[in-house]
Amino acid sequence: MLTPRESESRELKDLSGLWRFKRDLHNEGLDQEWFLQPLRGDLEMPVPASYNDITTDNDLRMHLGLVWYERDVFVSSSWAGSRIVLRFGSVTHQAHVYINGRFCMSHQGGFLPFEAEVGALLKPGESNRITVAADNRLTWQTLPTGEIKTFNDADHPPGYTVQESHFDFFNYAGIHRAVYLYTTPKAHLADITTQTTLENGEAHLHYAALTSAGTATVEVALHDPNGHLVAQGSGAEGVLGIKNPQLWGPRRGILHTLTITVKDSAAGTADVYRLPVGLRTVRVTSDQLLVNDEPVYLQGFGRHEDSDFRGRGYDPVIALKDLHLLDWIGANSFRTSHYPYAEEHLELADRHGLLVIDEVPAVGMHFFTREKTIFCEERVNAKTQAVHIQTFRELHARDKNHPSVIMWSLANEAATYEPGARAYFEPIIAAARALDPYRPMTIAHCPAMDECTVSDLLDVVCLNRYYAWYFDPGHLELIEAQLERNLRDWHKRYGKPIIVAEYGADTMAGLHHTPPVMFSEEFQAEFLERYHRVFDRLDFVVGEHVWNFADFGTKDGTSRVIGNRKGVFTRQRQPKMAAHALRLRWNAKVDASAT
Ligand code: BDP
Repeated sequence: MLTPRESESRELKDLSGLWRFKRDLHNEGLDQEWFLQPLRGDLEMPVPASYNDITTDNDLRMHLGLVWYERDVFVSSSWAGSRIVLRFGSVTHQAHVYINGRFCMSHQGGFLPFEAEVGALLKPGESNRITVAADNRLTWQTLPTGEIKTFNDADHPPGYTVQESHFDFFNYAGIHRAVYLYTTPKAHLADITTQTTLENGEAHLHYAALTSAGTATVEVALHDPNGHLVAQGSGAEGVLGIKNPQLWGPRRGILHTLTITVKDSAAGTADVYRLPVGLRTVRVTSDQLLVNDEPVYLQGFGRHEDSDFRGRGYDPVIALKDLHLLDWIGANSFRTSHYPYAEEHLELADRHGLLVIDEVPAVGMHFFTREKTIFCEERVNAKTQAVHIQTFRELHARDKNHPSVIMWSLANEAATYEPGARAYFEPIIAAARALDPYRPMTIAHCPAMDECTVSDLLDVVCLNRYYAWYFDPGHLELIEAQLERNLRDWHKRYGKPIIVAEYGADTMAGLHHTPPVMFSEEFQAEFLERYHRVFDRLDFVVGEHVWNFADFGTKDGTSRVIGNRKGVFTRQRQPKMAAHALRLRWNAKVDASAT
């Protein structure tokens, strides 16, 4: 799926701003067809943003079910002859869209884009009403998974219902990403897939374009970052050879531009689309991660799309601040834990040479107790599996051309030790490999090694580790021996490179204590340092991702003090003590690899 871009043949209209908003208290708006009339009520809501933290109303913050957004939009009469598309970057978690009271499209899944041609519904030259119903409910057949629990006891009011989820982030909801109306000529580029190979110092850019009309012709031209033409070709598929290529790599966001022109001579139109392209390859050996055949070591974070007030809504201010902090601290990578992030984050990563592990929103498939089973008919079942495959398909369609995306993570902390996990994941991994045979596949998880049912199916072992936090809380002195033995065992068993995809300690900024105790800044700093000593001893560890980049919102719980505090930065993006230590460590590594 193409990212919407302006060009000489494409116009883009950004529908960000304040939309009318209404909470659907009894989840009856779909049945009562609220979309037929303008929304009643006087609330307004910023788009993009989560609606949860905008007002002072806790009932809205905790609302379960449908909310409604609406706005009017004028479309220029000059758009009358064009193909017009309405595109949402994401709506959490299910959306139903109406234009001028008529059904336009529905989409399931809160972290990926969806779009539809709307020429038949929109009236160019007039005001049009766009209505969106957004539903935040999660079940065992959605990603993330969750369950709706209704109490029937003396302690709760009749019908008292809550969303239960087995993941550790707040279930923010709303229109989280940009909404666009855009035009293309009728004969247009529908999709493009690119892939780089390297041979004897020459890069080959393989491309395959999909056009809307069989009769249209395709021309492609590749320009280097200085705007010099380095290769060109024609035809819907082909290979462009580039001599002495300027390669994309870690902290080297060198981008070429592939200009694709789709000509329809009968109609006399030409659709032009420009795709940023990074020339690079990725592969793994038994103990290395190689970009352009050179070993790389990932240093960075698991992150969240999360900030004060905005919740999970994309905001370029936060995105840029985070980018600068990643640069300051010497990070070269991050994981989109635990769901696909806004495309803008990947575009920034492309431009700045950040390596991304791109994660499917398969999280919540774990009870952290053995009393109940996740992978079974009444919970995560064949239907969930089909949704999982479809979600990967959509993720791949969106992100396949980003050079920054070097690996797919198909889940986080699923109960991969359960016997049913292998039968669940095997077809998902196979489907993902069929779509993308080029990128390594992983799952970030934490099973006991002897019980793991999936690691042999994957390319990289990503482990989440919490010695001295969830295990032997406070015992910093145990970290090194426990971690080293565990990582050595995993490598011996699977012969695959290992990334420690999470390790971290909740830390209240400003809380100091020596000797170090849990929740103090000293504890976090020493905790990380002890993990690092182990990583530095093990050649097969190819990455360290601290949990987490910044403190983030999560559901209330007895171990959470207004959010998860494992951030190295506060939620307001100020450094804790550990950030300074990481900065020294990671920048020294960057300097060493530059010499
Ligand atoms: C891991 C999860 C992550 C949590 C983290 C924690 O993958 O989502 O936020 O633990 O407890 O198990 O901080």
